[in-house]
Amino acid sequence: MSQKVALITGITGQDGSYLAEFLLKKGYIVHGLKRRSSLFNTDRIDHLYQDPHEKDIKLFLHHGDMTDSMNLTRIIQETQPDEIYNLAAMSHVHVSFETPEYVANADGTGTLRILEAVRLLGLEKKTKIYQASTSELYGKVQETPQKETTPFYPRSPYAVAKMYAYWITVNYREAYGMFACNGILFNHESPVRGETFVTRKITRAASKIALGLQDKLYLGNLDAKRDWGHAKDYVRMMWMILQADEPEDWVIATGQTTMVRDFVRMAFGYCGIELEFRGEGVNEVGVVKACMNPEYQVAIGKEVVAVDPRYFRPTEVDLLLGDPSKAEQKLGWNREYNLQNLVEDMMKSDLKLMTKDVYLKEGGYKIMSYFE
Ligand code: NDP
Ligand code: GDR
Repeated sequence: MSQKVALITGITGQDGSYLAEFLLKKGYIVHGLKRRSSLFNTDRIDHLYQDPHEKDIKLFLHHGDMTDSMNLTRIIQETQPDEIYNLAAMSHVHVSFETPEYVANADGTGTLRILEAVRLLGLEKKTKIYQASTSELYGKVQETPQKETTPFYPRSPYAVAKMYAYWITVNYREAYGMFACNGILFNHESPVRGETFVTRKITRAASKIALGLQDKLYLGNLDAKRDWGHAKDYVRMMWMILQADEPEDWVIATGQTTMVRDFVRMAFGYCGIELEFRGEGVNEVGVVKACMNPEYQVAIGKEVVAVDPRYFRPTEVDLLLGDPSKAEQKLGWNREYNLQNLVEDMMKSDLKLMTKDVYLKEGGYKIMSYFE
């Protein structure tokens, strides 16, 4: 059987990098869409990169952008993919309030560009399409847990753009018989999660505070509840969705929800630092109640978490809790990681990363004193 070919938009992102790794292990030839930037911006996929002068290359990168139809059409024509995973998006909900028009173009119309290119190239019976839909579509709570039939009520320009992408995917499936599916994925995180999403912001800060590199972590809404899973588990499901007998839409979630405040507790807890939260609203603070790990010298009573209203969103999604039973029953969806394992994986990685900064700081001081 000939090797399958996949095209991943958003290959330099969290999910794109895990998915590329997963598909390469499965023997796929993987093409990735990468935006031109003034820096390499390939940190997450550098371990997969092959020098183009080597033989038997399995991973190819193409410059492109979701806002450029001609470029997308040409890449699809040249690569003739069996599967397209459309993961590229401006994916930060808060930032989308600042760049609403761009988000509509990249996240919404960008999806149309992919679908229409496949149709115009006559690939609608060959190429299967995975659309990265999101639990943000549910927005304002209509029912919990949220499942495939729960009505949408998007609460940000990002979610509204993704709602267009969701329905245009359904429409192309129904109108042209394309194997086009939405994975409605709830939040998923990992050690390579973008640094400004709340979990990674917390694990980075908890590591730095424990190591004496940072004083305080400023957050927004500590009451928000999210259904957090591990990205490694979730990219496997993207592939399974395209291997299903029929094209359908699927909720992928853990079925458990946790408050931001409790994620903070768990991250600090990994370092043996127990926190106590005091006060309310913008005056709430997280204070060190106990520090059980002698490696970390954080003073009891020190205020290490505070609220900064700049991180509040104009409209918030208060509660996400998914019901993954359809995917569990029909696709055999199961998870390797629970929330505790996820926090451990992220904290272990960030502590290692930040420890390098400690060495640099100490080494730096030594070099300075040498010259003094
Ligand atoms: P990231 O933000 O980590 O990655 C987004 C990727 O899209 C990056 O490779 C980025 O490139 C690329 N990108 C952004 N804008 C464009 C553009 N205009 N043209 C081409 N590429 C672009 O997101 P995740 O990996 O976390 O998420 C993947 C997808 O899944 C996204 O569509 C997201 O909205 C969706 N999603 C994510 C969930 C999550 O919890 N992680 C949950 C549900 C859905 P660059 O590196 O150059 O910035
Ligand atoms: P989300 O993820 O908006 O759910 O979108 P994010 O981690 O940004 O926020 C989760 C919740 O935490 C609250 N919060 C903060 N968020 C950030 N980023 N920074 C803070 O300082 C902070 N303090 C509190 C937020 O208000 C929110 O309630 C993610 C993205 O990956 C989307 O692309 C994806 O579609 C959804 O998950 C599912």
